[in-house]
Amino acid sequence: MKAYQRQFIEFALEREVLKFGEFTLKSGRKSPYFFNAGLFNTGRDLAKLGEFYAAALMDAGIDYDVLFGPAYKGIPIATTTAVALATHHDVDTPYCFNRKEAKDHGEGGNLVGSALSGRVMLVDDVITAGTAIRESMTLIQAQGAQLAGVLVAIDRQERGQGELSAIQEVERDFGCQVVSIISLADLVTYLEQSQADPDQLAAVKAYQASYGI
Ligand code: OMP
Repeated sequence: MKAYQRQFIEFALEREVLKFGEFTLKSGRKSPYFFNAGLFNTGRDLAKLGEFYAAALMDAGIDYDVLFGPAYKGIPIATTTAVALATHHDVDTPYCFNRKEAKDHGEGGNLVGSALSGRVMLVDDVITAGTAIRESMTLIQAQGAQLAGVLVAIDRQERGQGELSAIQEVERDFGCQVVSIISLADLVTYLEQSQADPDQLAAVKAYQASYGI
C-alpha cells in the first residue's frame, strides 16, 4: 500500500466517512462497512480529498482530455480534483458535469463546464454494482465521446452479476481502466496492520469471503 493510500484511509476514518457497523447497500447486501463520501463536507476536507484523487490519477498515468463529474456527488469531486491537479501537479485539465434536470432557458442543455468530448475521465465516489456509471455512459456516448477511465475513492471489489466485480465488468464493457484511491484489499491490509477491533476485521473478511472477487 502506498503512503497516500494509508493516509486516505486515516483521513476517511477520522472524518467518519468510513464506518463500521451494519449497512444495507443499494444492491440490498448487508455490509459491515460503508463509505459515505458526502461526509467530506468542509472546505478543508474537500481540498484534501482533491489531493488524494489527483495523486491516484497521476499514479495511474491514463491519457484523458476532460474530467467529468456526474451529478450530484461527482460534481464537487471532479471540481476539487481539477483544482488539485492544477495546484499540486501543474496540470490544467478541463472539467465538466451534468445537471439531472435539463434546462430550457439560458445556455440550455444538461451539461455545464468544458465540452464533454474526446477521452473522458469519469470521477465519482464509489462503484458497487456500477449502476451510476452505466447511466453516465449513456450521456458520454450521446456526445460522441469515449470513456478513457473511471476514478473513484473506493473499489469495494464485490462480485456483480457473475464472477467479475462491477469494476471488472465496467472495464470489460467499456474498454477502459478503473482506478481507485483504495480498494477493499487495502482496507483489510490496513485493519490487519493497525490496532483495529478484531471483530471489525473478522466481519470485513467474512463479507469479503461471501461477496468479494
Ligand atoms: P452503484 O451505482 O451500484 O455502483 O453504487 C454506488 C452507490 O452506492 C454510491 O453512489 C452510493 O450511493 C452507494 N454506496 C456508497 O456510497 N458507499 C458504500 O460503501 C456502498 C454503497 C452502496 O450502496 O453500494
